[in-house]
Amino acid sequence: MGKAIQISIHNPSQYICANCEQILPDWKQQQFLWVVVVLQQARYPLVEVTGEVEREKERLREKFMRFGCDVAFNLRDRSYVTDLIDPRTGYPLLSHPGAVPHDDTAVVKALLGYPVIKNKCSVLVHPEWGTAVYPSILLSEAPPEIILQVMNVIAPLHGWTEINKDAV
Ligand code: B12
Repeated sequence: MGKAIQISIHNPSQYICANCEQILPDWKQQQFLWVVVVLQQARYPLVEVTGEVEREKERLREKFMRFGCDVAFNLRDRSYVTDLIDPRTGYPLLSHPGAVPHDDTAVVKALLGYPVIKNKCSVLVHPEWGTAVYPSILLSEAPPEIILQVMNVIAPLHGWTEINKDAV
């Protein structure tokens, strides 16, 4: 429980293409953008507002930030524009925030077709993990095979085994 990770690389959803300037103002020049969906299994369902759920969200946010920043800076060092969305706010970490926060659950719903339940917020339901899923998003103009190559080098440093190629 709370250990599994699922990563997949996608073309951006129509909504993001249509509203890129609103959500990622610094990306308007970019010809291409790949969306990396990083789903971590949580130790408990992320539905209620409890100290336990808040601590678990913080734990998973930190794991994503550590992994995501390593991948992002590696790709940026190769001159590929890359950024990650702060799961706590919906705003990009390494570029200017837009007028609209990036809705991670709406994006995962659009790209993976997983259902979302609406309470005071919109909560993703993973086919195996249910609502014990922590969604997070990395964006890059690097081609998927380069993103995968870099993630395969960095994932083991974060305790995650090799990422299988059918993530693309
Ligand atoms: C802001 C926010 C809140 C706000 C409310 C947001 C709301 N009204 O929906 C508050 C603080 C109330 C909240 C509460 C909770 N939240 Co909340 N929240 C977020 C946050 C940071 C942003 C969501 C957002 O901006 N939604 C946009 C909504 C508000 O706008 P909208 O007008 O309805 O729709 C527009 C957007 O969708 C926009 N859009 C933007 N990008 C895209 C992309 C696509 C493809 C599309 C179609 C549309 C779109 O277009 C629409 C029209 O303009 C997300 C993380 C993230 N980065 O997404 C976490 C997040 C959704 N919350 C989460 C959780 C767990 C909760 C709680 C259920 C529990 C908790 N302990 O936090 C509680 C609710 C408890 C309860 N009892 O009800 C988790 C869900 C985990 C999961 N399994 O999916 C997330 C993913 C954070 C995380 N990573 O853990 N949350």
